[in-house]
Amino acid sequence: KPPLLHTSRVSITLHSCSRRNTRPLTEASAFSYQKFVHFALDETKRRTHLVSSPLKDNFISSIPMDGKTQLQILSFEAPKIRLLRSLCVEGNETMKVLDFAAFPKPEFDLPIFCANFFTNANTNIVVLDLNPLHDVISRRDYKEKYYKSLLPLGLKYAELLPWGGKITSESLRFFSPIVIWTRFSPSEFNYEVLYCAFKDYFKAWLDLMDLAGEEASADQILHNCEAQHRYLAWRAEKQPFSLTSGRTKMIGAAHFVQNMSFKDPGHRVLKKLIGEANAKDLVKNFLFNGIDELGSKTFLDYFPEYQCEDGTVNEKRSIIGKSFDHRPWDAAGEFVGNNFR
Ligand code: BLA
Repeated sequence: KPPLLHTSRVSITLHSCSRRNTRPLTEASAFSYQKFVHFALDETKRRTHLVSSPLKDNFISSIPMDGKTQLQILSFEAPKIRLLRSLCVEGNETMKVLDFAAFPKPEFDLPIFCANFFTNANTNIVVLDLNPLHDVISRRDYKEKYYKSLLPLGLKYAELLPWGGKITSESLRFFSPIVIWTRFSPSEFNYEVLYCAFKDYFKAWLDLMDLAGEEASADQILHNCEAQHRYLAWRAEKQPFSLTSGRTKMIGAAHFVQNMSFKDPGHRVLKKLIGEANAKDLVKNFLFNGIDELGSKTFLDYFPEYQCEDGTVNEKRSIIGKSFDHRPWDAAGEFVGNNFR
């Protein structure tokens, strides 16, 4: 049994989610990620001076794929935020994607806000986290600094949004002790819980941003730069939207989740919407913007274990394999790995 379930210690106040409504959504189109994005932008504007970033102007912001599906991109910056960006794919009854992230300026060692939601007719795949900029397992000071006070928040959702099962082992180093990694079937209740979690996590990130002080040393700023660059390199190469895989296998919707290699879904979605070259450009220069500016190391410099004999990057998502059947952190935020009790 996973150890992180002592939620009785924390009062669960899910306001609008308090009445359990497991009624399935008959019309998936009734539900939209737009309200998540609106909430985040409104809340950020209340706290800081958010200005639209010219970055997005280099990309087509809304393209109808089949007359219905829309791809919407937004980007902003603020005094402590290098890039706050959102990509939302919606309109089609069966598939929706939200990829929302906030990257701090390198003068701040703030975590990276990460909301990565994928929805189809049968399932929702969710990663919601304040991804640590520095390693929370080896850097105890960093963990204490940002996550100690947030552990109750993680516990609040650990029961409602339970651990989603085995994941790419390499991903764990980019996750915090309060990460929400979950899968659930579409229902009004589940979407409401997810919306509550998103609001709580984003407000928590803004609280950290409010408090963050600028680094004093040039060395520390450089260190933050490299950590963010490594994170961008990982996501741009190994996330669903990355495009090194050339496979275009057609798989029936029912087998979509089980049978697809990790990189296929995003590849197909973006390629279908805007074509391969634009899709590559969007991943590198918009979603994970900073790769060319924050550092000069390559993916293989950071992750040499992915190097093939011929020098190319191994297309496998994981070298170590999938792991962590249960939540690998206990209620006190200690890393327990696969040794859950
Ligand atoms: C699954 N997405 C996942 C998984 C993770 C993430 C951890 C579980 C499977 C695995 O570990 O390989 C997300 N991984 C992340 C994030 C980080 C990370 C956010 O390392 C950040 C550091 N997802 C999308 C888009 C699609 C999508 C655009 O963002 C498709 C259009 C689909 N994600 C998707 C699907 C799965 C998935 C279908 C299940 C596939 C599987 O179980 O292997």
